[in-house]
Amino acid sequence: MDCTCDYILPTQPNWEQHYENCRVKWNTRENSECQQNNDGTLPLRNAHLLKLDCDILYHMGLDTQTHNLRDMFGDVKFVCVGGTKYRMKETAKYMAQILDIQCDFTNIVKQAHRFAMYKVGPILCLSHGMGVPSMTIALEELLKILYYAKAKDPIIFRLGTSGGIGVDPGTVVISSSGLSDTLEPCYKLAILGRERKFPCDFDKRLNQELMSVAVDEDFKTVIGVTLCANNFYRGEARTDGAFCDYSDADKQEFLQKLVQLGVTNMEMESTAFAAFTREAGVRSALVCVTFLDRLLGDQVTPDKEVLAEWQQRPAKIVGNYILKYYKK
Ligand code: R2B
Repeated sequence: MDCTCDYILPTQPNWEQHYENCRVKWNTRENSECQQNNDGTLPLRNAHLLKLDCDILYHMGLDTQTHNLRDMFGDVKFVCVGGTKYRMKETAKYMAQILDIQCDFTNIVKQAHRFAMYKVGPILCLSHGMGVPSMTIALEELLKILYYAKAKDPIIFRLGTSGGIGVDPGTVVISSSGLSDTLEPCYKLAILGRERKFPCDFDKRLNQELMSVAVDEDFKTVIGVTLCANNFYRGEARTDGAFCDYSDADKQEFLQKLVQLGVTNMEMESTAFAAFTREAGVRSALVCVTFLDRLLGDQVTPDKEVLAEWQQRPAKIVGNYILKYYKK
């Protein structure tokens, strides 16, 4: 059984030996074939696509007939996704600066109006909006782009914002797994009227590598479980939304339950992001900064300058990591 890990950093003592999408790992799982081609390109995961003369990636304003996706994206190695168009443009600028890559920061998907996508050499930065439905539209079309482009061993990072639980605001959380809004360790999706559940653990080895580059930063980074809420207010146990029929004590009881489950932050995309990248056999990590400690309050109160600096933190960790890859 051959290992297919293309190690980004050399193995340290106590690190996992393999990435989760390595053939060695896939072959130990029940009912699961390896999701990688031998050359690191993504295999076709939906045979229906073969019936299409032209696949229209509607929300990206791209298609397989008028765009040569292989020419456009064939060299992509790292993808950074995140909620807002602004933040993803800033991320693209940051990557261009640290890697010294010339870029005109053209929004490749501008005419589709939904998302923003910037390509900085082998790094793609894509916004995905808020919440699972918006994020999974962007992610599925991104995965198809990577498939059509024959990109090799791509790694996708979600750089996000979140509410922390029991950590100081500004702390960065690297997610060990997602947790559903009903506190189940899976992503739930109704398909043809039936609820299906998908595993949503993140890659331990990739997290260990990210953590090893995060320790050099002047802010704190921790690894923990991420709650994936389906609503920013009541879905995240806030009492400051337009509606609220539970007490402060009910809210605290729920938050303490999250603490017991190892939850360190909450956002609105984690379970689906973990599940879809895992199903595609693509390595991924979720790196989110926290804007507040939800055990202490609901409202995001820091100044916008402070929030702007905090928002750059996930990109700093991922940027360090990418730099190490290219210096190798
Ligand atoms: C974090 O920030 C957004 C809400 O403000 C949401 O997408 C999330 O998960």
